[in-house]
Amino acid sequence: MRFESGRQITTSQLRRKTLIGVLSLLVFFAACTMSWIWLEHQPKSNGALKPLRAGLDINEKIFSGIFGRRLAKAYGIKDAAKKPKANGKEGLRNAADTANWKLHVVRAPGDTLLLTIDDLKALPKTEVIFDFKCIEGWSQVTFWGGVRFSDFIKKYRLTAQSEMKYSGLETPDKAYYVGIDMKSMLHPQTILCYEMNGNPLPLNQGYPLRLIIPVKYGIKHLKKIGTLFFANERPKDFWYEQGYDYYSGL
Ligand SMILES: Nc1nc2c(c(=O)[nH]1)N[C@H]1C(S)=C(S)[C@@H](COP(=O)(O)O)O[C@H]1N2
Ligand SMILES: [Mo]
Repeated sequence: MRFESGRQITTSQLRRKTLIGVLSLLVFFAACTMSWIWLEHQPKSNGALKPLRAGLDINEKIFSGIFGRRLAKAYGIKDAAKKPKANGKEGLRNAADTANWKLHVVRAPGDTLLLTIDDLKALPKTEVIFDFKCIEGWSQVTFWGGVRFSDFIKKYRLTAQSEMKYSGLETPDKAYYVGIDMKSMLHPQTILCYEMNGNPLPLNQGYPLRLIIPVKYGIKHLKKIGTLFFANERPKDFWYEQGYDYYSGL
């Protein structure tokens, strides 16, 4: 047999090379299969297999560093959906807690501030138009209004609390809950939102108050905020418990 280089190899050399090639492939497939079996037998950590959960946690470290301060792509009001689709009803069913709604801000254990929607409307309004992305794969450009979380922190003198690592949010009935890193909460486009398309929020979109946080996937935009608190440990999180990424950044 002759190659372009002019070097010759014999039939027995060729056989040996073929055999090595086939054996390497077999070893490779065996390794893949064994890794897969190993992975399947790993314990779970918050709904995800432990090694995969470790991967998600490393992603969080990298992405929070690189993308933490970026602004979401800008859109105009005319780009926004007139009737945005509503998705996810956990924690929205109880009508009584809508009628008696107050925002509970836990400043410290046993020290809770109660606010009405008018208290929040008295603060400067910030409008956000962005491409809202659900982890299920759909997205829509939507238009929201409310008070920037960082403005709210300053006005209510919660600076010390905002130096903690996380904020936790819960619906009044505690059926839906999220935990969010403070850096994302203090992002200039994160708002405590009381308006959609210039009108009060519809009931199924979190009336009277929801979170809009464009640096995160939809799962973190908690509708109908009942309680807001601060913590140095990760607050519990509804979808994290089902195996999703805690950070869920975009
Ligand atoms: N209280 C509450 N908030 C929620 C949910 C939910 O089930 N309950 N679902 C989340 C998910 S998965 C998405 S994609 C968005 C959808 O927001 P929208 O209904 O305004 O489209 O709300 C988020 N906030
Ligand atoms: Mo979602």
